Amino acid sequence: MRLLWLLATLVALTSAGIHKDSPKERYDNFRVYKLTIQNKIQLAVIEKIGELTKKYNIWKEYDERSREIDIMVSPGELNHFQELLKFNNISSELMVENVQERIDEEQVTPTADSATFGWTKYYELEEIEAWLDEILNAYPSVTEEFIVGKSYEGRTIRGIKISHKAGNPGIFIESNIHAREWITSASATWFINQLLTSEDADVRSLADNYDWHIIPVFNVDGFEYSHKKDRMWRKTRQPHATNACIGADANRNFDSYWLQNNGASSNPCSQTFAGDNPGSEPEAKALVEYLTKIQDQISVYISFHSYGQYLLSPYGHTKEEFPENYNDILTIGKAFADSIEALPYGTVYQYGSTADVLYVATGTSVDWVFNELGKKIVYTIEYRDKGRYGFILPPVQIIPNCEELMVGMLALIEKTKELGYL
Ligand code: 0X9
Ligand code: ZN
Repeated sequence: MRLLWLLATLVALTSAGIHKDSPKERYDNFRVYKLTIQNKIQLAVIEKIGELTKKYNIWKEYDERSREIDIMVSPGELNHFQELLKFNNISSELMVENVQERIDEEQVTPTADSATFGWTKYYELEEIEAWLDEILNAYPSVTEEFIVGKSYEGRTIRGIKISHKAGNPGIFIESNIHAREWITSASATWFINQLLTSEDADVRSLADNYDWHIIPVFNVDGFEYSHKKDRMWRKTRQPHATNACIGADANRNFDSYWLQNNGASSNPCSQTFAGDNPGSEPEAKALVEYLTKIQDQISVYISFHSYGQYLLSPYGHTKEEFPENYNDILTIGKAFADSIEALPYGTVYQYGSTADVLYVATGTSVDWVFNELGKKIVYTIEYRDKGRYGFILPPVQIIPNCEELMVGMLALIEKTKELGYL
């Protein structure tokens, strides 16, 4: 028995510790299924297998409203998985037949974009930072760099402040806290560019009348890792003292209902591992300190995520209670969603509290800003799509997604102002 345990530990150690010069993780014939859950037992079974990190990877946590959960399955596990679905009477829909094919397609680069930053492909951290430097150089009178702090691996977490005049209310955007959600930093950089270059009157007024504090890539270590080693990486990169699994979910590591109500996991191998304690991840700790310092300059806080097409608001920790200004939060959410749906793409966004329209999530950055800093207007945007491509949103959809962001943001800010928050 002891020998068996030792062997199991060894296997776990060698498979989880991806060495520096190890090749990129491949996802040949990995499939993604959307499952419909009918009872607690079915959910428990799926959540349990979801923690077997080499065989499964939960792409989208269980959504109580739709009763759906998206899960990636490795080819070697497929037969077992199908038996398990049958045995537990769980219905499924195949969303992605071969994840590696999607990843390969994502990498196909139009030649026109190789010289300039153009939002027709996804860029690596180095390229995003070089672009940020160019922008800071090109617009020195209205832009300014800010530094949130250092990541576990020692990278600098950078942001850009865009301010056209003194005394503007501030809007803070945090993006790519989850490494594999590449559309978020693509959207953040596009948005920065619009604020600086657009000649549209509405966008100009957004740029002129608010101070924008934007972090295009917050989880820098994870993002780099998602490009260089594992496209499906979500968490931070800090190793765990007693477990071979690496990283925590930075969006479960904030000190607001931390690890409560099943809104996060205490298992270091889970995709929603909360960390050993609030602020155990240097990135989350740095953001808390930075936001605490500049809190007086911020009126609205927005966190960019993918996927699922939602505009989420507090609370994340319970659906039994709602914030006292929930009506306003919904009115603003409706303005956001309606304006996006009115575009020719017809994309539908759902809006409402995280715990009500999605699932219970605790220790998130936005809930911390809402509950601890007392900011009344905070949202999480979950971008395209509904699971057809999931995290691997094709580059041709970057600009359409960004167009939706802009009309949504214009409507959101306008309504927020109309209701007296700005
Ligand atoms: O689970 C999350 O952290 C977010 N979804 S994702 O699929 N991108 O991982 C949702 C976070 C919801 N936000 C709040 N609870 N405020
Ligand atoms: Zn996310």
